[in-house]
Amino acid sequence: MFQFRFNIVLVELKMDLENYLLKNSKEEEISLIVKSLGDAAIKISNTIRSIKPQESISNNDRKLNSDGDIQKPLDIISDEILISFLEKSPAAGYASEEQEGCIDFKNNNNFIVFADPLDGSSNIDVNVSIGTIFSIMSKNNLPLEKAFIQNGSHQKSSGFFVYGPQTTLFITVGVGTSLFALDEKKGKFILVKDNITIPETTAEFAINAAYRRFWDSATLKYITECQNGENGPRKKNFGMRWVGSLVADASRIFNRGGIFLYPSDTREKYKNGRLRLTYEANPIAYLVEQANGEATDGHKNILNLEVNELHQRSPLIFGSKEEVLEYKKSYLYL
Ligand code: AHM
Ligand code: MG
Repeated sequence: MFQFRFNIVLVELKMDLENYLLKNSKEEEISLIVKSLGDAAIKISNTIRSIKPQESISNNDRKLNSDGDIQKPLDIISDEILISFLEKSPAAGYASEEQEGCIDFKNNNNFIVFADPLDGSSNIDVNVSIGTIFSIMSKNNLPLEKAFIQNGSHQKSSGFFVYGPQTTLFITVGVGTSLFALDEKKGKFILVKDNITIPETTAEFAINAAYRRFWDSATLKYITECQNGENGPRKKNFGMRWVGSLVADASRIFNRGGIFLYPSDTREKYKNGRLRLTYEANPIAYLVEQANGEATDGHKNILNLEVNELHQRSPLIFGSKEEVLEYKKSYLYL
């Protein structure tokens, strides 16, 4: 009996992405789009691995290599790889950090895709984990430009790939958040963990503390109280982690809890936060909510924020429920 049950667990855990989608996704078009994104991510992962360090220039300069070929930065290459796979999928349109406007795939299909093709720009050249973030929404019969400014509550699926020690995928199709890892020999994503739950409490925060002098008083109060540890009002000690790649910081939080904060600050460029709402904050927030966590701009749920333009920035604070609540409280008691 024990042997029998053990085998079932193994079979369950070895489920690949295709079978997971077959079981959990209600829309075949979404399954096909996610499959294309998975294939694109395998190609991006291989490209990152095979590129020579001197070729991985992350700014937008295009240089000629010794053969006269144009060398393109990895974030542009990743965008092109996504487009090449998505245009053959049922996606109706595509918008990304690398494109000013949206791309119309000129079909009558229902679903549109947002992406940050290679998140973690400051880490691209230094062999630290980076990734691809995506979000899938229904077009809802809107003209394409309008469809791309619907708020995050319209998402049908979201996820992110991490190109790190392992290539992994966190995904939701609306029935919990799951973690997959790439089996390189098989070229398939295999389920590692289903129904991920972000622990409700944590003693770990993630923020770029170099910007302390730009924070508002609520953020300053919250972080100072964490830093004061046992001696302060929180009466417990905290640790700090900051990778500088949203995907890597999020991956840690989905695995063991924590709170991530990129608030708005007084720098002109980042007065509405630094991260982009449609292809960074929204997809992460959907995954977080599906994993029993919370995602906020400090006042409202990320998924309820109004979108006025595709590349709009937003503060993003997410992770363990109790800690996000504690952060929101710091705005109330000022
Ligand atoms: P990118 O999409 O251009 O890579 O920018 C987003 C990144 C996030 O991955 C990360 O959390 C943040 O920017 C780091 O910003 P900073 O360098 O200000 O700490
Ligand atoms: Mg990014």
